[in-house]
Amino acid sequence: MVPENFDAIVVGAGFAGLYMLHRLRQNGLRTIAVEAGADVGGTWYWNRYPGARCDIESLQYSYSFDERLQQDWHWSERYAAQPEILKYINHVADRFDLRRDIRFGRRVTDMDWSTDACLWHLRTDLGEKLNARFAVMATGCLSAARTPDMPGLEDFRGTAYYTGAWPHHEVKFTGQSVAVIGTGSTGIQVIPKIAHEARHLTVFQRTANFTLPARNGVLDAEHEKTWKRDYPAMRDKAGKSERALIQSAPQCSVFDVDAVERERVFAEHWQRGGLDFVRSFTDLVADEKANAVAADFVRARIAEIVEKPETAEVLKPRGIPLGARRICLDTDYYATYNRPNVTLVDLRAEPLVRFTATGIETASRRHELDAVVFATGFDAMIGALSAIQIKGVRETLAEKWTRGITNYLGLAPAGFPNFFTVTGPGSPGILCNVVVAIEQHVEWISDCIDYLCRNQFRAIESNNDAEENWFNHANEVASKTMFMTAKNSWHISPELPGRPRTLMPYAGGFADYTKICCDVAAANYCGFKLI
Ligand code: N01
Repeated sequence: MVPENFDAIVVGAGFAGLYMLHRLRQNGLRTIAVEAGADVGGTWYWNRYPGARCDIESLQYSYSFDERLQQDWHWSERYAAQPEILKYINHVADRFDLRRDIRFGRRVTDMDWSTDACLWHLRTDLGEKLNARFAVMATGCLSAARTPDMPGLEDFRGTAYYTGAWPHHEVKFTGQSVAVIGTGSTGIQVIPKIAHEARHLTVFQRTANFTLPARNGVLDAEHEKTWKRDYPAMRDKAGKSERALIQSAPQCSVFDVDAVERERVFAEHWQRGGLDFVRSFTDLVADEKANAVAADFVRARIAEIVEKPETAEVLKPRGIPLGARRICLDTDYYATYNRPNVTLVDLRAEPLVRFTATGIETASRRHELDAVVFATGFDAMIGALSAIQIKGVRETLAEKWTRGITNYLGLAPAGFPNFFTVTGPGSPGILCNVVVAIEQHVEWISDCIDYLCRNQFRAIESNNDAEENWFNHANEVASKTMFMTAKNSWHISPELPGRPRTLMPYAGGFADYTKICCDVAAANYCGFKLI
């Protein structure tokens, strides 16, 4: 096939890829996006399992770059469900006429940098050859699904479903005996839905997670009006916050009040629903003892809701602070275990031995099953990038990252000129309201490319020293947070020989991160070689 030439290629057409394409086109660059799915949406295209819903409020989990768009769009619920988010993303693609520059239904398999030509050469699984001066990876942090290698799975004659690649046709579990494996954010959303439909549901839990009530509902019209009256100011405030999110402001330490008042404040936040619970007091995230008080409150609610004490015990998270792993939001999760058709299996006490033709065998019994739903998470942050053979100046990105997952500002790995990652490792994106983080990354990248073009630079590449300093700074910041206390969390890098495990996202807060990125740009891209 004859290679096609572009100024820039964006890989992915989810929230990040669409806005990147829009910005680069606005700057006059001949740009295309390449997308594996048959349509736009990324995460929200693939994750169409029952109960899929965002846990950031709709009015904040949306683009801010176009005032008319944010005024025109109406969200129906406090937390939008997957179909509504996908509809919104489709609306954006149409409104800004993006589809004409998106190649759907093909994956970039490999790409390599030619220093002489100053070009990225990309190939897709359809055999296309695409050349571009700039490559932007908008491949998502949670897009490479992890499917555990379970003994005997190939023998299972029932149906296996994967939440991250849910069928496009309607799936009916009526009359079936179904298993869900995994109790992270995804499992916690899908479990109550399947419980309502299946004859029997067995949940296989390895680690109990903290989940808080979402209290979803119809979006309050007054609330929407208040937001829309001053949307730009609200967005500005969110952009200057730690999580790119407007949240309630706690007033005092948990130890400043007596037990009665403490209980009242916790109960009020629990009743209001959402992630603001961790902001009931100033010190829940920073202080271990304060955190333990909040965790006790949640465990007490589990004991209150779940009727069988032995089931409640298994569901109570232990040995990990509240918030060290991503907190989940749910609708009726704990109450689901009061249903007569739901069984909880504690895999720590009763390990899974193998799949058989008709179900799952654990150390103590057999579970006969018609279907299994894997909600087993993702090869987070690096999985989608490592799946592509990306060869920079000397080596592939996967080879580079065997020595540590380094990426200057979370945007540009050294040894990979004119190559950018949106919400890549080293960026705070996934610890924040990710849509706001995506907008910041996209704008920084497009401004950088514009700067290069206006000043007749051919290429930009981050320096090894700057990248190493960013990595060390990120590790130092992470060591002061509770994230590293979670031994097993998708935020933490995989085991690498001779390297300590590190927190992959940047935990220094969105506002500070944004300021650092602005300072780097203002100093003519310090930490980068401009060629
Ligand atoms: O994935 P996870 P997720 N045998 O990695 C278990 C975002 N998100 O898809 O904890 C048995 O959290 C694993 O057990 P353990 C959000 O950022 C957002 O649920 O490793 N079990 C765990 O229980 C979220 O954090 C939204 O011991 C196995 C589960 O599978 C992120 O996506 C909705 C196993 C995986 O949990 C990821 O969430 C959904 C095995 N071999 C997702 N392997 C919203 O906006 C894994 N597990 C609401």
